Amino acid sequence: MPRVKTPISCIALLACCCIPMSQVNAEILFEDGFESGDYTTKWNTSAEGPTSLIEVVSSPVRSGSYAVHMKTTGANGDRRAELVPITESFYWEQEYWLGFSFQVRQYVGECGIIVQHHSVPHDRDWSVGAGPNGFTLKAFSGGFLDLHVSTNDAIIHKTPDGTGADWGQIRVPLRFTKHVWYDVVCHFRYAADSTGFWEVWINDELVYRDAGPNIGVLDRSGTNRDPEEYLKIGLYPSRNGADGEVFFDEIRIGDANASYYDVRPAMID
Ligand SMILES: [Ca+2]
Repeated sequence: MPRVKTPISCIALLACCCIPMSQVNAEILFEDGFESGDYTTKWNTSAEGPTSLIEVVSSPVRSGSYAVHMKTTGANGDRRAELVPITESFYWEQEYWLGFSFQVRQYVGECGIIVQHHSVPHDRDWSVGAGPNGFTLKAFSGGFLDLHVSTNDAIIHKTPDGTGADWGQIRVPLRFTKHVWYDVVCHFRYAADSTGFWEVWINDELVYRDAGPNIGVLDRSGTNRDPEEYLKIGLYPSRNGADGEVFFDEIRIGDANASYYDVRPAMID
């Protein structure tokens, strides 16, 4: 099945006509703008390191009165400060909308990861490497923002033989500025066949579009993975610890009946 890959240089011009209007009967599966002041009611914490920090703050915020703040300090060996929604995963062969806002205050060292759709090994056997993630967003020194997606046809049915969660993936080079909020909307359907697709907007500009297989089906043991990805927001800078500081706000997940403006940050209060 031929792939459809739209050059980034062209797709910005299409963005205004590619944003669908809101539909009736949209279901928002998950949302948190941190306005309760407590992230623990909707998120599981994944933190490693003696001073890895996750906290609700009143500044900066994208909308409302609160946002969530993550910070790691490399000199202390901090290697992870992440949140995972308690209730929601992205199941393969289902369509989702995801919106979130992020702001980077300190460049993220080493791996640079700030958002993932993390893959799951067969039978949730975490002694087996899960293989490449469906989606990874990295914020590096110098303002380099890298999007990695599993849309490389060559890895869809191949046992992962690389070491990283972005092994064999398509890299989409983008840019960001520190201390600035960015609004991200993702529309996607994970599938190993032609029914898969991706659309990613940042600040209402379409920065990536793909149609076709977009998930590696095998874990590192060569066994079919569990058919889901789970969302992580926050810092995963390094196995050994590295600096990073980031804020998130306005996270929403919608089902197939949702649309752009149901999940776009700062559109609902
Ligand atoms: Ca908020």
